[in-house]
Amino acid sequence: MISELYPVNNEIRRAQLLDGLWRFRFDPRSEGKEAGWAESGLPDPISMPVPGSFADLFTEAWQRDYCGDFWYETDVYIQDVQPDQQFFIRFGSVTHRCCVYINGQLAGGHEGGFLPVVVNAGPYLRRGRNRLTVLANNELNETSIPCGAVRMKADGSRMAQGYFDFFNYAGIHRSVWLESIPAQAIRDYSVTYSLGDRCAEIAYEVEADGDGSILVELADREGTVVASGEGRQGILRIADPHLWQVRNAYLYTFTIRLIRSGKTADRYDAPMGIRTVSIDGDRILLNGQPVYLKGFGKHEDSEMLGRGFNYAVAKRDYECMKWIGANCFRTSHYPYADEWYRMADQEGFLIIDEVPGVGLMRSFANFAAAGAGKSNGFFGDCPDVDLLQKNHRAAIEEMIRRDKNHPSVIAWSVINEAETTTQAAFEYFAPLFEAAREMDPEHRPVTGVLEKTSSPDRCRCWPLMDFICLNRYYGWYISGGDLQEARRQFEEEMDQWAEKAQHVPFVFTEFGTDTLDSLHKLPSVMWSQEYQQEYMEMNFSVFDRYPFIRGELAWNFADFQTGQGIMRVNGNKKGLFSRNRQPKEAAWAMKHRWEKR
Ligand code: BDP
Repeated sequence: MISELYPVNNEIRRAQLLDGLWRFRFDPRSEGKEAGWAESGLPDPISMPVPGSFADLFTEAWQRDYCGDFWYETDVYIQDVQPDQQFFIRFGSVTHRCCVYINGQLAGGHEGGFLPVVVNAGPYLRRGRNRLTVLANNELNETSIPCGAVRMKADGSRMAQGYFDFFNYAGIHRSVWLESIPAQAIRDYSVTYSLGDRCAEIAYEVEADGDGSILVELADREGTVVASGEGRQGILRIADPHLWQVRNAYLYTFTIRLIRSGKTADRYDAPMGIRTVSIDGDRILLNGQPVYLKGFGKHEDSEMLGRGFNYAVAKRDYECMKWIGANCFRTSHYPYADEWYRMADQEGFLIIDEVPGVGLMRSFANFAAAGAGKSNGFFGDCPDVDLLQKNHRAAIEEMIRRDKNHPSVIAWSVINEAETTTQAAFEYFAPLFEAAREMDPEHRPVTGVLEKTSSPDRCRCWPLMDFICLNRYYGWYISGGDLQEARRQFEEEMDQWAEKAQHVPFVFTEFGTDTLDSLHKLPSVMWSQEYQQEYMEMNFSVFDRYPFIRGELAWNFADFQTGQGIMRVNGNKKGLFSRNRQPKEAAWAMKHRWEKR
């Protein structure tokens, strides 16, 4: 059985990072498999850093835009193999799909580029040197998420056409670990919380192999054990709990021990934040208290690294978000590296965790059509809706399994700007919302993000949502340059929602303007710093008119790379920070507002 717990080191478990400079090769004719590259080694490889995207490291356009198969390879050394030990290799993600070979043998694989790939490596590893090979592919289609297409060019090469507004970065984007754990091990755990008067109950459930017994302990920050229990399921009760609060995180340590023949056979320690999340009428509650979400939709995106995870970039992002007074972000448009959530747990940030349910609308520039309210359809003529739904469901399942124990995660988002106005869309989404609700032991709110055509009179899917997320660009894609008219149209729509969806919280998950940090103009024009600020102020004044609006996540935290086109000046410039994480002028206005809110 595969263990998907985040790798840890302790007296029993060993987790070794395999990050570094790997060998790499493009395979435009998909010949490597036939030619036996996994068995014989990559011919004429070049070097490639892991983790990272390959695109922005090259100087030639064909390499940056490469679409198709590509290979990574490295050596893994094993000192000793004990009979009661098992090995896993865990990739935080490989975009968008991969096969993993160890010493030439196929050990596993994965569809989907934003969640872990874990392979049971034990049967293929031997003492000494081992060859680890990854065959990856970054093509897009309409049966896996995110959706897109591949265009064949006259020279026979392929070009990815995402139905989304971010560069189709690919590679081994997150850390790779070699884990060694006992043959009989702790596999997973989950917790749910309930709060009483100066007390908390933590219901836990542990999955472990064999018939050993389970002991659990909860220790406070000082290391003092405040509760303990025995058995695979149980309830821990603590008095005067330190709650995990927004931007004031308190983390306990939850220790699980698997006991066999009187000895600790396995052990897993994890941070735990005690908090509840619920919806009450049109309010979002954290620990029973209303919370207003302030922050951003983000991307995993930075210079050179592309979508590769890097602690320094993440640290800077959290510092910028703290500076501006944010408390929340959405992992638009895919689950991020585990480390983002671990940092949010520590910093007290709230996360709306999103699957790559993006591009479910047929257009090569769906963001522009969507922002302007022009729907392009999708489910009516999608080539294989069942397969798409199966992949979508698998991503939801994997995301919830991976992220369910993070106190920072307050909701699951299963779509961004999909087609939601037809019966076919409803039939596609209803079971997915249902599944997300069932899969999460904590039953956190489930939501989805709606674009302009998902209007109050046309959207069929909003009743599936515990709170409704809206992306609206009044003053940009609609009535751009005329904020007065934009406000009128915006309020007209919000008045309709107010009538339609009474007693449901609303969160704005996108609003923003492309803004060049070099452009100033008085009076303002679109793209100028002044316009971004005036646009934000107009949006804020509309939000403040409707009490059921419970959050504002601006688009985007920082400028980010997209594909090329007449709508984008080397990327999307809607950041409140530049791509190298310096504030634009409107960031000061947000800071002013959010520090008081
Ligand atoms: C929305 C999309 C987002 C885009 C944004 C934009 O959800 O991915 O980047 O619009 O146009 O449609 O900036």
